[in-house]
Amino acid sequence: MKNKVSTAFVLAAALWTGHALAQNVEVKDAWARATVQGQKASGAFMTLTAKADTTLVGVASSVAGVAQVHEMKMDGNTMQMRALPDGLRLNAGKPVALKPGSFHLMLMDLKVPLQKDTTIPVTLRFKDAKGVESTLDLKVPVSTSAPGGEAAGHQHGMHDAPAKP
Ligand SMILES: [Cu+2]
Repeated sequence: MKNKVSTAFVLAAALWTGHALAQNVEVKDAWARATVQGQKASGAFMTLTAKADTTLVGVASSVAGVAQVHEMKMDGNTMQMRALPDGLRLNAGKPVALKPGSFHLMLMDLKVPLQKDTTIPVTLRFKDAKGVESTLDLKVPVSTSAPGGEAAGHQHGMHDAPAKP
């Protein structure tokens, strides 16, 4: 019994850290925001630390028809978000936080609701300083708030509000 548990743990750890190390980018505190019935978009968040300079150039998930690397910032008095045309630069050794209100992974055209306490597959695509692309597969836990309990509910509307006439 004890053995079985530790094997499972090692496998899980390998999925998270082993894979990430091989890819040169460490992923921490990943989560995706749970959706309510009928909601077609959500965001995924995490902290990325690259061991060598690289750029997050793309994201994909089998649960989303469209996935993009977004940033959110104030434009006058309104919070705007947009896809980063050149991707998100990760400088060696400098953690970059993707979090509500800032950089995030935008999951749109959702094919299934994102249910709390499940995980979704997310693939990150990086391009290094030499232009070589690599991908990193993650299983991102779905939650209603960031790990550690940080309340971020006020951002919710940014992601699920449909374009209103
Ligand atoms: Cu967005």
